[in-house]
Amino acid sequence: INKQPETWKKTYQQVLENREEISAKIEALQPDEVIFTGCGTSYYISISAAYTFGELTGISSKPIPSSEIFLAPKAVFPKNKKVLVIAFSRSGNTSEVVKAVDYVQEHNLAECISITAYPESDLAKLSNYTIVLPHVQEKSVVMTGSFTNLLLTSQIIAGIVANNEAFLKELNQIPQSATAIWKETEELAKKVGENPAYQSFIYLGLGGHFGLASEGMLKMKEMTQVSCEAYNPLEFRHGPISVVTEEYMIIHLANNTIRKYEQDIVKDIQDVKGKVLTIGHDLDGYRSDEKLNLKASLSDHASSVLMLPFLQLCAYYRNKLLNLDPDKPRNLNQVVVL
Ligand code: F1P
Repeated sequence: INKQPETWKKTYQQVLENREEISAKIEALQPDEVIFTGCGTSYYISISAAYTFGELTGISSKPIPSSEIFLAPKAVFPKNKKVLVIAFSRSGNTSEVVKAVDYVQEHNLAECISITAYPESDLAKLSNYTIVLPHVQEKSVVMTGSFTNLLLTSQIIAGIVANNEAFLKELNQIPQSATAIWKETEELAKKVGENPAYQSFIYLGLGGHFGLASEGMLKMKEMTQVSCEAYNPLEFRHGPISVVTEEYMIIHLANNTIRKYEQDIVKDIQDVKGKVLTIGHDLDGYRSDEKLNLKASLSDHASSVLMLPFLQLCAYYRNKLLNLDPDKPRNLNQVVVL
């Protein structure tokens, strides 16, 4: 978890060195739609990546779990449209993502670009173009640095395709912005993760932040084997809020574009005695119980990666409280095969 800022610098440099090649590949294809796919953590990358790519480039984009690509292709692929599939997988050997890309190639449904940590993986071999990040290979079953680096790669690709120099510059600032707040990030993660008064965690994020909220939820589940949930913050009011008691900690990933709505939701949760921790920047208007101010004034999309270390560390400290091994979740292997 702690080595992430260094790996982000490497990823940024490596992907931008291939800017022309990446740009030429996608321009040659002129996709009408881009489908982002993966499983588990890598599916959650897809949710965030699809929003950023769609909003920056104006190209229709959607996230799909890899299994649905070969189990429900009619529902997934639009008719008579040029589709690009961008697949994420740390291992490159998770069976559904490999099957998905194989299916797409066999049925001539789309071109495939993959992003993985392993050059010899099946996914790398099957794809039309692969970005390999060997420096994000991990020993742990639980994905942490690989999540943020694969996500960052997707964001750089969005910046390249959109020709958005300002966004690419913002992404370049992420390592130093994270380092500047690392100490307070870790202290707050420890304070919250180790506090036994919080018995349940719920994660809220809208749009691309829903992918991040889902990943926060998954880290907590994998590292602590405790059940937790993730919602779009406005959806949370339509039923799920009824579970909240004073034992609930709601971790809310702020989205600047809908500030007013989210400030009201914080109040709604506190009115039913839940506690709220908000992560974002310029948080003065939020009356949350705890706040992690990202300080860097980056756009919502560019600050996504910065939100992850807190979520990962919070799960890690809860894991320590429960005296478990954070690297070896129950019932889970590094590569899941069907
Ligand atoms: C995906 C995944 C992870 C999970 C665990 C097992 O792996 O399901 O989400 O945390 O590590 O693998 P990959 O396709 O990205 O290698």
